[in-house]
Parts: sequence; structure tokens; C-alpha cells
Amino acid sequence: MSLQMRKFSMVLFGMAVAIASFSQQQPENAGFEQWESVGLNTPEPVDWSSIKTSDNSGLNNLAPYVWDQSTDAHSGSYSVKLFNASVLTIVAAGTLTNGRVHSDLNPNNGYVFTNTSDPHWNTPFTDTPDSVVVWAKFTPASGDIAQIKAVLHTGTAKIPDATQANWIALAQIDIPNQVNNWTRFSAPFNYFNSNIPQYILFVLSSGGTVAHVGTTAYFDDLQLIYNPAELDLTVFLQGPYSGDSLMATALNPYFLPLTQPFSGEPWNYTGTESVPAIPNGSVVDWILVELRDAPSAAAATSAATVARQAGFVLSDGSIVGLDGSERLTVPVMISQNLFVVLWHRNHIGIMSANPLTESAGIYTYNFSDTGTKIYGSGNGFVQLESGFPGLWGMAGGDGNADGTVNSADKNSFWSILAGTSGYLPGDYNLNGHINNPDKNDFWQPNQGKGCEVPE
Ligand SMILES: [Ca+2]
Ligand SMILES: [Ca+2]
Ligand SMILES: [Ca+2]
Repeated sequence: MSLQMRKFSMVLFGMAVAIASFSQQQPENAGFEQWESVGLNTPEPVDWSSIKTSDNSGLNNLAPYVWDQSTDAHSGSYSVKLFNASVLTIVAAGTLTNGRVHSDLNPNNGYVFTNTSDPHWNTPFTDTPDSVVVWAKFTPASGDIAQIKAVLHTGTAKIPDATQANWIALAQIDIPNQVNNWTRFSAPFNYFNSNIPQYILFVLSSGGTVAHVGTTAYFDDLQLIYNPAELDLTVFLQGPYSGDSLMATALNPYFLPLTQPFSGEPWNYTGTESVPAIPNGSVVDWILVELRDAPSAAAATSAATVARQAGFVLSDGSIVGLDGSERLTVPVMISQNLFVVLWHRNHIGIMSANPLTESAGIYTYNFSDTGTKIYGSGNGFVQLESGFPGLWGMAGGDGNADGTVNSADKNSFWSILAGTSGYLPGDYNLNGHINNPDKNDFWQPNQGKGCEVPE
């Protein structure tokens, strides 16, 4: 990879993050700013519906008004006000849904539902949020609770539903006590299975299950929260590799810098990662993790870079964050396929041959466990263990980090510094000293090797 290309990828980095972070799906009209007349005395929030637009047209005229457009807003101009109201001997709870209400003379038989055949009454949704947030004010009567339920589901679904047919996850916010000032409430989604959602169905209520007249709730700024996915990565460096799937930690702690070492050419990485001390004795060295979002490995060029972060590689090959144990995260939404590129200061950079797949919020990839996990023909990496199952890793000897092992790596980074000690590019086995083993065991056999990460 040329230096120019790497600079170019830096420029694109910020843009890609900005675009990606907006692609996580959010509720429609979540701030209740848009309202529309639907032929009633009170407008409905756009994309939300009430008990007077239920699918039981015979009851809609009879149903009381239980919502209003309020100018008491947490943000913007409006919030939605829900209140309980009686008709005949029945108390109807203030209810609003992004699906449709099915009302019934017996409130116990009412529900809200997703109607898959009419976009007025459904919200397509394919993400997997971690929690739901709402801002609320609440004045309860007789033990009423304000409540929000959000269900991710496939096909048709309703709330409540004893069978929970097609449900994938439920988040439920209960507000049991009086809340005089706008307050943030949140609840996690509990996932029942790993199916991909097709819809999200909300129900907002001022009554919970048993409603009493006199209860009033205000809701504003619904939001879905997405925790970043984790990266569970394993890689071995040829230089410090000591056998038995372990690497030596000879640089730790005296020679290891406390600030990420990728700020200069060719990485030009501006991250501020630093530590007050090397976090534990297992740290081998710093490593720069680059995330690329592309349809295929061949298309995962530097222009597809969406994030970079520096971490530590440990003696067992695991890549961790600055605390020395927690995993790195994926701070952006991946829209196509996630490929991971690893850069080291004097080992040839590599990329995953396959897209990483997420399971339970974790992208796992072991670059070492077969000879086919690293992208390319093999000229850009090395086999560290022969036989079965074998072990593969990053090739050392690239003192100037230009992606090729050649005479420059010997002459400018090994020869002139031979006999010295420190955190040095020509220290190919990462033991803190530049001497003959660096040249003979790593530079010499790797001559002619070249980086196969797509440019
Ligand atoms: Ca608002
Ligand atoms: Ca080189
Ligand atoms: Ca050495």
C-alpha cells in the first residue's frame, strides 16, 4: 500500500463514521413534533394512532379522547399527553401505538397490533437495539403506572399476547411513581431468539393494566439505544512467537511506549490512546485495528475504512483495549460486510479473508487457525506452526513499515542500529535488542514478502 493511499483513507474516515452512525433505525416521529388531522377533535401524532382510529369502527365513535397534543415538551414544540377517561362504566387507558389499536368493550380483550398489509399500521424495522429510552412526566391516580412496551417481531404480532407469537424481543418501561419534571427512563430489550426483526411495535400507556380516571402521562423523545458490538480478535506476530500458541513479552514493560506508536508515517493515526502504565504482563505490543465495510474482501480497500483504533495484542494472541482485558468495539454501524485489517509497526499488515459475522453482539475472528483466514495468496503472512492444525501469523522484518521486506529494512533499520536496545523498528523479534537473530531469523527469510491488504 502506498503512503498516498493511506493518507487518502484518513480523509474518508470521518465521513464514513458520520454516515454510518445515522443508519441505526429509530422510531418514527419519536419526538412527537408532527401531528395530523384524522377527522377527530384532536389530531394524532403522525405515524402513531389512538383508540379512536382502531380497527373496531363500531366502537371508535364511542371511545373517549385519551390523548392530546401538549406544548409541554422535553424538546421541540410538542410532547404527547395521555390520560385515562371513562365512557359508561369503562375506564379507557390513555393509549398510543405505532401499530393499530384493536378496541373491545371489555378492556381486557383490547390490544395493539402490527398490520403487515398496510403501512399506516406498521413500522418496518430490522435492527437489534439494546434498550429503549423515553422522557416522561407522570401524575398517577390510584396506583396507576405509566408504561411503554416495545416489541421486535416478525410477521404479525400484538401486545399484549399470551403466546407472544412472532416476538423476538421485548423492552418494557414502567413508571410507577409521580414524576414532576421531565425525567429519562430506559429499559433493556430482552431477546427471546436471534431471528432478524421485520417490525417494531410500541404501545405507550398512561394506565398500565388497570386504569383510573385522573392519571396523566407526558411522553417525548423516544429513542432506541445501540451498544457497540465487540471485537474478539486473535492474531500472532512472527517475531515474538515462542511456540504453543504463545508470544514472548520481552518488551513489557520497560521498552513499551505508553502512547500508541502509529501517529507517524505510514499510518498517520491521530488517535489519543495512551495508558499510565502497561496494564498487565501479558501485553506483547501495540497493534492498530482498522475496520473496513465493503461487499467483498477484494472491494475492502482503504476507501472502505470506517474506523481505526489502537489496542494491545496479548501473549495468547488476543487483541484487547487499553485496560489490557476488555475487547475493542465496533463504534459504527456496518452496512455491508466487516473486514478487519491489522497493522503492526514492523510486521506486514494483514486483512481478514472473510467478513466477520456478529453473534450476540460479538464479532469473532481468529486470523491464525487456518491458512485461509488471512486475505491473499500467502506472500503477506507466514505459517508459524506446521502439521495439524497449524498456525499462521503476521510476517516480521518490515522495519520501515512500507509493506515490503527488502534491503531497505536491513540497511536503514537493522544495520545502523545493530547492538542497540529500545523500542526499535529493526528489532524484528520484539525482544528489545537489535542483533543478528533479528536479521537472520526474520528479515532474511522474509525477503520479498509483500503486503496483500487491498489498497
Ligand atoms: Ca417533542
Ligand atoms: Ca519494508
Ligand atoms: Ca531483537
